[in-house]
Amino acid sequence: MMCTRKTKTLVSTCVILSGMTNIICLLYVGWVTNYIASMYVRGQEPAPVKKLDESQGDTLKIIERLDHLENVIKQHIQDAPAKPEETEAEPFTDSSLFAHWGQELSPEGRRVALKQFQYYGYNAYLSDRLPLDRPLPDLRPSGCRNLSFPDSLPEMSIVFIFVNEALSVLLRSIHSAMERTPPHLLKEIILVDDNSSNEELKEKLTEYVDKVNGQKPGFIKIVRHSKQEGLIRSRVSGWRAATAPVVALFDAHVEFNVGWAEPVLTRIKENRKRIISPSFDNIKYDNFEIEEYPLAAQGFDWELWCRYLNPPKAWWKLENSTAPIRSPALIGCFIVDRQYFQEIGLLDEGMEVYGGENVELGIRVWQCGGSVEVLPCSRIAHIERAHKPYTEDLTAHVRRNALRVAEVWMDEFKSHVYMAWNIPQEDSGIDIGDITARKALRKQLQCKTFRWYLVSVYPEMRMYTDIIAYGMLQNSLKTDLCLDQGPETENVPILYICHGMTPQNVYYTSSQLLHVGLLSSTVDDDDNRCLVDVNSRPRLIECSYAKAKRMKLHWKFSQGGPIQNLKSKRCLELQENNEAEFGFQLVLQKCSGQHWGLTNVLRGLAS
Ligand SMILES: *[C@@H]1O[C@H](CO)[C@@H](O)[C@H](O)[C@H]1NC(C)=O
Ligand SMILES: *[C@@H]1O[C@H](CO)[C@@H](O)[C@H](O)[C@H]1NC(C)=O
Ligand SMILES: *[C@@H]1O[C@H](CO)[C@@H](O)[C@H](O)[C@H]1NC(C)=O
Ligand SMILES: [Mn+2]
Repeated sequence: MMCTRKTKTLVSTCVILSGMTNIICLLYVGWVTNYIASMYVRGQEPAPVKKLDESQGDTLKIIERLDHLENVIKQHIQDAPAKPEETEAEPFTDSSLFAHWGQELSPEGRRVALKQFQYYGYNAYLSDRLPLDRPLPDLRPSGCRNLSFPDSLPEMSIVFIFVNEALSVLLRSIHSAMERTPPHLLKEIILVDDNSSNEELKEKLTEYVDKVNGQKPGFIKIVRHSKQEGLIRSRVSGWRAATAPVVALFDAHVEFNVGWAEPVLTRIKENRKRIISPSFDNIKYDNFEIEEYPLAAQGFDWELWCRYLNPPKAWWKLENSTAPIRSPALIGCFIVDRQYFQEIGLLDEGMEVYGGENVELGIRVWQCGGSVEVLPCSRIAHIERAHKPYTEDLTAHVRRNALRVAEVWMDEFKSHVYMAWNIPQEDSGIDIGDITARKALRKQLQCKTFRWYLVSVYPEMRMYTDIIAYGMLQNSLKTDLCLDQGPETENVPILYICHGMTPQNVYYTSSQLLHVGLLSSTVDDDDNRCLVDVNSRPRLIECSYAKAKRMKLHWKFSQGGPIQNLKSKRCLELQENNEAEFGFQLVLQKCSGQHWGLTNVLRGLAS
């Protein structure tokens, strides 16, 4: 699971998405670097900087700068997943692993620790040296200790899914589950090995399981996949093997806190159509310290990456920090009535590898008559890895899975997902597989509309029904340059080589606004920025501020036509300028008849 609290800017996106990029973004806060950093974050190739005309002096300088920065950054992402056998690297003292840990290690110790870190995405070297039964700080709100629960609660199967998890991390997960779940409530533990290649997960794991089962026959079951199925189908395999009336589906790098199970089972016993998530704390990937996270609901942005959300107003009004937090979706680990999970259609097994299934489940449960909640009194600590072992190109899988969700569940709002990923809604060229069975499921369960869901369950999500065109904004005079939000800390839009990443997202609305840059997904985010004519200069200003101040933020635009400010009548145009980085600069001037185009038209944009 990989979840962000708030996506403020491109920089903070890098910081949150993964530990390794954290360094990059903080060290090199410049707009050029942001692009490269963000590309690594998104698992894509660096911008095609070589496409430039190398005869231009300024351009060459930029290429040099980019090449240099790219090298610097590449060094810093040596933490990226590496195959275990190919790491003969020298001890890498500026790896993020050593930022808060390991200063006193010998060079040899460092080398071993780093190698393991590169492989697992967390400090397996340290994990191997920590006790399996280490205590956790009790981070529950104080009222939780006073709650009482029914004597008779349903039994539970706990499923752990993993691929190439460090054995000690997996064993600590199992241990803490057995230690901190009342024995009469834990029927069995199911381990789903999604075709790990890691040797220690074979014999050594089997030995451990045999030892436990010697005391408690059949208590731990292992399901091994003979080919890699990804996280989504792994969860479903675990569910298939489970026999208790309630099933808990977890990653295998967690530690359970005291009293986590009783509140969950109580809520499910009261109503089997509730899907429950515990509250998450973080196990830091470098020093394995527990970091307390604030209480949060679980949602998602329009790319369908999961997001922690502020609990809803109604929850705060209760002034009861032990009360369940109603949640629009799940970040991935959850507990569910075994039978009910089947009735509502398990997970979408047509999804590949990683991502989106948690959002799909949340939307489906709500739209089809169930509910989702997070319990403050049930706490689990979970390792947020510095990087994922599943695949190097996670993003492509998340995007594909997200489009499945959009097509099956989101009705007219599916456009929002396409816009957020900045891909055309028709003929996107992305094969999302067969969705007829999921559509049939929706019909069979007689589920409500996505509009109902947005209004009733996820009012924090912003709607963009007024956007009529989106993509890169290009001028016919120089089509390899695109409008770009420019340096993060400034409000001056620029021209830059087209790469189609977030800083070049442009959205045109039916109310004649031009949004530039990241489109905010929820009300917790910062506002969007709008193109504004400020004293005849193009500027990016927060839309709500510009509106309140009655600034010149409305633009007439038709596909292939000029972009003209309604008030000032000036046009957004390119002007040749040898001083400018790419030979042109962006100006507002008397319209000379230049033409602009936006990549994707949704509807109603004249051309
Ligand atoms: C918990 O219960 C004890 C005794 O029953 C009481 O004194 C205390 O105030 C309660 N604490 C909370 C947080 O409700
Ligand atoms: C993993 O998959 C390969 C084939 O892709 C298979 O030969 C191997 O036995 C599998 N490993 C396990 C542990 O199931
Ligand atoms: C607070 O919430 C808990 C859990 O739902 C409930 O048992 C308790 O009665 C609530 N306390 C108050 C004062 O409403
Ligand atoms: Mn995880």
